[in-house]
Amino acid sequence: MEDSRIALPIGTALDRFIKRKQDEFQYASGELSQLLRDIALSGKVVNREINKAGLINIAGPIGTENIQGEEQQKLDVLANIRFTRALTKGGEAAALISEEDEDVTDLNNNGKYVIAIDPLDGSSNIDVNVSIGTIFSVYRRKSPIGTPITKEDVLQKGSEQVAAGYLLYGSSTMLVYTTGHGVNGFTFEASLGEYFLSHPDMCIPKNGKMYSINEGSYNSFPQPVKDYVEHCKSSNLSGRYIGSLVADFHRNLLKGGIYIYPQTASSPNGKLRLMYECNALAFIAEQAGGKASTGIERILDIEPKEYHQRVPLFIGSTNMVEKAESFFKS
Ligand code: P6P
Repeated sequence: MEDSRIALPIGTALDRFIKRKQDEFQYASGELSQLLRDIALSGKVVNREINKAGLINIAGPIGTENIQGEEQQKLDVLANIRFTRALTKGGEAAALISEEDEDVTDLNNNGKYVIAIDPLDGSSNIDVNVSIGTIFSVYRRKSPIGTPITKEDVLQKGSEQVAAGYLLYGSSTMLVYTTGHGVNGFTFEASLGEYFLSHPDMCIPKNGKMYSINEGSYNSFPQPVKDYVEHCKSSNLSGRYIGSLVADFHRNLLKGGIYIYPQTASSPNGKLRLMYECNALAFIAEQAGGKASTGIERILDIEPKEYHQRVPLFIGSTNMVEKAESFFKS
């Protein structure tokens, strides 16, 4: 097994990168490769469908709602099918929880891993051609291989993740992931059908000049959040809120910044889901030197109680998250 501490050059193909790094993955070799290959492949297919959405009428709502009571877009459903199918064929995943499905989807009792996924976050932006994303977490099952998946296999703390990442379908399509040894970003080259290392060893600046929050809900923010927003304004920070979590998070990861989705009147526990949005991005943020909390509690320490549990999210540059947290303490 080759030395995983070798810094691989920009332009390294994803498959080669995973193979060269796989001895950093604490379990048997080859498993992570297959899981990430399955997810990367699905990302290629979803990317293709997003790029032609306007032409073949697969954008827009389909007239149904997901478990969250949110209107499902055609591509939400397509993406969910693609990821489920790829993970089923790959054979490494025992089960899957998804924003689009109320219950756990059993895939393969002999699989060693459980996947939590938001197949297409920010999908309401599809019709207006704004970047959207896929967010995923990988956990190792706790129950014996070959037995049915249990609730304990699925409801694991974020600190138990063995891998996490996101796909960003933007001006370019990127895959950003971590296995607990730093964060690396890959850019998809459609003409070659392959992802190539473009952002090795990603580190989030300790400070940034942008804050992302929907100030339309300002009046219903808890007072500490209002105080932090006023602090941002008096510090001459710029407000940047795309309305697409992965896009806002990715910009803040590269340039520094903070994204906040707090408790609001319409979302008393926050809007974002712990299991397939917050945990994955919190793992990435911390691996990149940043921070993620509810304003009070570290995201990765939260004991999940249900599959679609919502939590407030403060995530990004460490100094900015800590400044926001300080308003909760005072
Ligand atoms: P609001 C998209 O629905 C999403 O989950 C995130 O991608 C985004 O940041 C947020 O919700 C936008 O929510 O309430 O500000 O429109």
